[in-house]
Amino acid sequence: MNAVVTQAVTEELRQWIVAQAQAGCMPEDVVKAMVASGWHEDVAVQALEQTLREHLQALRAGTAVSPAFQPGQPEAGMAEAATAVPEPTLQEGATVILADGHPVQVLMSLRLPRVVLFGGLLTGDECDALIALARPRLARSETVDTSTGGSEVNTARTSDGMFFERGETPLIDRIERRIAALVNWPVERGEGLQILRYRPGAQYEPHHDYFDPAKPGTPRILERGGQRVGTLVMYLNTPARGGDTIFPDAGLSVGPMRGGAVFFSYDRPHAATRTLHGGTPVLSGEKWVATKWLRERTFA
Ligand code: PD2
Ligand code: ZN
Repeated sequence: MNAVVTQAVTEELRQWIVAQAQAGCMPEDVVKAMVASGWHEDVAVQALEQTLREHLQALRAGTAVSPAFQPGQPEAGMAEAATAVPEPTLQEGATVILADGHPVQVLMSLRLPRVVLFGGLLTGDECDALIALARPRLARSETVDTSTGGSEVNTARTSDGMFFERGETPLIDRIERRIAALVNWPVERGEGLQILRYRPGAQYEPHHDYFDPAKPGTPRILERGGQRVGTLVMYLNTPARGGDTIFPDAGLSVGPMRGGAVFFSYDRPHAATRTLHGGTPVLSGEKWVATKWLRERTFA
């Protein structure tokens, strides 16, 4: 007997489908992402075909609205389900972005998941200074517990960590301004920098950085600045072996290199953003990272 499928195709989903098509995603990949998010395959295929057919008709009639984020107008599209996200200004053919006067190399970029790899974001001296400031304050890492809204020691992350206050020292303030310029996102929408140290064997199991809307503690967390919409993981040293940052949905593995960073954004708190990511075990030496999480609104 055939099951009766009653999944409603929302305007939000239609906009997301159009955005994927505009980003050059293959239709089968869009369907795959929808199925992974819980859509019935038949519904996904039908929604894709109908949405793109209607969008093409609207384009011909000159009435189509682009859901794409407009850099420089971070509030654009806020009424739509896909929220504005931080995004570096990648000028065509340019391999360097001048961020608050500091040249940052763009080494790789990917559309879905949105991932950009940077080189030389931090100088060697800045990396060493962050490690020296953080080392005496390290504690076994805690993560925000979305079942309660509090924090707990997380066995999925076997590193030690600490948080700086935003703008805590002139060095941190300078780095935060550089990040804000790099990804076009105000300093005030960033959480304080988190420093993590992984010892041999330590890892960070794959997870999403956004807060799961289905968890009871999430509304309380969102009161302070809304959802996370982007992450920048900066590598403060080059581990002797291991400690890659991986994106399993993209088959992507980023090797940690001192001063480099991996940026990724997610326009909704959903696995369809394909931003599942983790840190593989450190095999020898230590791994130190600084993470900047970016929120929808001012994080006060
Ligand atoms: O240290 C990493 O590679 C890593 C991996 C996954 C860091 C984070 N997540 C994070 O800080 O969110
Ligand atoms: Zn993470």
